[in-house]
Amino acid sequence: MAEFDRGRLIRNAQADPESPASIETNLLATGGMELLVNADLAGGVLGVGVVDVGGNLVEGYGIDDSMLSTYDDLRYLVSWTSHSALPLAGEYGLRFELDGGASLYAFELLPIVLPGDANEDGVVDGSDATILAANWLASDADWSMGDFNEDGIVNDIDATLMAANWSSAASASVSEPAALGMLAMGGIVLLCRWLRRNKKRNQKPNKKE
Ligand SMILES: [Ca+2]
Ligand SMILES: [Ca+2]
Repeated sequence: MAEFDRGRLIRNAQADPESPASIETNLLATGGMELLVNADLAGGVLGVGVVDVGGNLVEGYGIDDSMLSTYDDLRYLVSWTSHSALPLAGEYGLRFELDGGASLYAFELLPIVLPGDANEDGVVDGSDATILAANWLASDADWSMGDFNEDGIVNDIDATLMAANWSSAASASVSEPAALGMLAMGGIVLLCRWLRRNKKRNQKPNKKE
């Protein structure tokens, strides 16, 4: 029986409460992707493994290595003990194992968004630096404003994250001459220093005579 709910598709659950349910997808392009699942754990367990063409679990992507972290009110982000996402180039299947009353409704592969990619267009470049600069030292900030470590403030921590991914694309192999990349990173550091100085000057309290 299919259940339709907000963002939910078909419910996969254990047919027999005594034994775990196992569901496997067809082969998917997993390079540069992260995995989100729409699931209701209900005190149970959802494990996710990655299998190769032959149906064997890929080392490091075993069901017991998988972990779920809350992504939003409906979804969990899946990671593995030594892998934060599915950067495996090629085609792999996903194996889901449900136990203890957990249900799986849908899964989704999303391109990995690099820290620094404020506008989420897959590349960290000048347009992201402009966004970061425009929101410099903003509080109550989010990713789209340049808060890449999600501590709510846009500052030099975020600028450093941006610099580390400068001009790199999330999935494609875009190469940039190293010298140009270094130049751009130097530019960001200078920009941040300037912004910091400028902000301090503006914030300096007026001394009473
Ligand atoms: Ca971008
Ligand atoms: Ca931050």
